[in-house]
Amino acid sequence: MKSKFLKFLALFLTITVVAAACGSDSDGDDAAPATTAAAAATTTAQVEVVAEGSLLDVVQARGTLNCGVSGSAVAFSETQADGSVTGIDADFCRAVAAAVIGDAGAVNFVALTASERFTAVQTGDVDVLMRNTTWTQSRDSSVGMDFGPTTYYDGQQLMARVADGFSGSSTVADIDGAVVCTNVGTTTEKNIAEAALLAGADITLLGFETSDEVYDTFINGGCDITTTDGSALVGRKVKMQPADQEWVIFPATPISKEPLGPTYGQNDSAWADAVNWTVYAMIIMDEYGVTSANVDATCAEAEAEVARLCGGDGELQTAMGLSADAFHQVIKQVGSYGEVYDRNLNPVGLYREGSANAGWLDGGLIYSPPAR
Ligand SMILES: N[C@@H](CCC(=O)N[C@@H](CS)C(=O)NCC(=O)O)C(=O)O
Repeated sequence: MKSKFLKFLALFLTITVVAAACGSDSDGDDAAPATTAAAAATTTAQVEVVAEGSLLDVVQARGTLNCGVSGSAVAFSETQADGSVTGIDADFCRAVAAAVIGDAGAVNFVALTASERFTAVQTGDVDVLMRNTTWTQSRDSSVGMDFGPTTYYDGQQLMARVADGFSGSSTVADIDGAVVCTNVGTTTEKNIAEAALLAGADITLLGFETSDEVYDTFINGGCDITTTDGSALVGRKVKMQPADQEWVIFPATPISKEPLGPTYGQNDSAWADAVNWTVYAMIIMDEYGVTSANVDATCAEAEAEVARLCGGDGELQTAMGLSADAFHQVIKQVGSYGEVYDRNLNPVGLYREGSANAGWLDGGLIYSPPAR
C-alpha cells in the first residue's frame, strides 16, 4: 500500500512538472491532476502501466513484431505455401515492423481464428492484431482492446446462389427459411441474427470456426447463404466460385458498419501511438503522392509535413521512441496507404474510387490528423 502511495506521489509530481513544462505550445486545457480518491485510484493504475514499460520497448528489444492475422482472409492475409503471408493486413504488420524495428521483414505472423484473436492479445501472444477486426463498443470497453485508425471501411453483406433465385437486389427479408453459414466469434453472427429478426426472416444460423469450413459447406449445398464482411465475400467469390455455380452478393447497402483496423491491448499509449502513426504516415504520404518508388528522392528535397515524416526538419518520431526515419522506412519498405491498398485489393476487384476507402479529398473517409 505504502509503495503504491509513493508511486502515485511520484507520478503526481511528474505530471505536475510535465504540465508546468508545457510552455507556450500548450493548448492551455491540460487537466490538473484530480484529487478525489476515485480519481487517484485511476491515476495510480495508469502509472503502473507506464512504470512497467510499454510494448514498444518490448518489441524493439525483441527485434520481431508478433502480428495476429487471419491467414485465410483473401487479399487481407493469406498464408502462402512457403509460409509467407500476403495481403493488406499483412502489409500493415510489415509497416509497423518497419516503423518500430526498422525492418519490414521482422514480423512473426500468427494465424488466429476470429474467436482466438482477443485472447491472443490479452496473453501477449501477439503485440497487435491486423485481422479484419471490426471496432465495436464492447470490444473497445469490456473486452479490453484499444483500436487504431480504420484501414478499411467495410460492411456486412450476404452471398447466395443465383440458381436459388437471389439477385443483387435481394434483401434480408428474402432469406426467410434459409440456412445461413458464418464464422463464430464475429460481429457477423450477431448482425445477421439481429437483421433477420428485424426483417421478419426465420433463419437457421450455422457457425463455423474457420472460413474454409463455411465455404466448403456453402459450395456443397449445406447452406443457402454465407455472410460476412463484404470485402471477404468479394475475395472468396473471385477465388472459389465453382464453374457450375453463380454467386451473387447483396444487399447493395450493407446491413452493418464494419470499420476494420489495428487492435491492441488497452492502456498502452506509447504502443498505440507507434501503431496509429504508422498508419497515419501512410495516409498522409499517400495524399502527397509519395510511394516506395519515389520516397528517397522526395525525402531528399522535402519540406514541411513531408519533411517531418521523412525524419527531416521538425521531425516528431524520436520523441515517440522511434527512429527519425521510421516513417521513411515504412514508405520505402512497404508503401503508402494507396499503394498497399491497390497492390492487394485491386486484383480481387476492390477499388478505392467511389468507396468509403477513398481519401477525404476524393469524397472518402480515409483521413489523418496532421503530422505536426
Ligand atoms: N470483421 C468481423 C468478421 C471477422 C472475421 O473473422 N471474418 C471471417 C470471414 S472474412 C474471417 O476472417 N475468416 C477468415 C478465417 O477463416 O480465419 C469481426 O471483426 O468480427
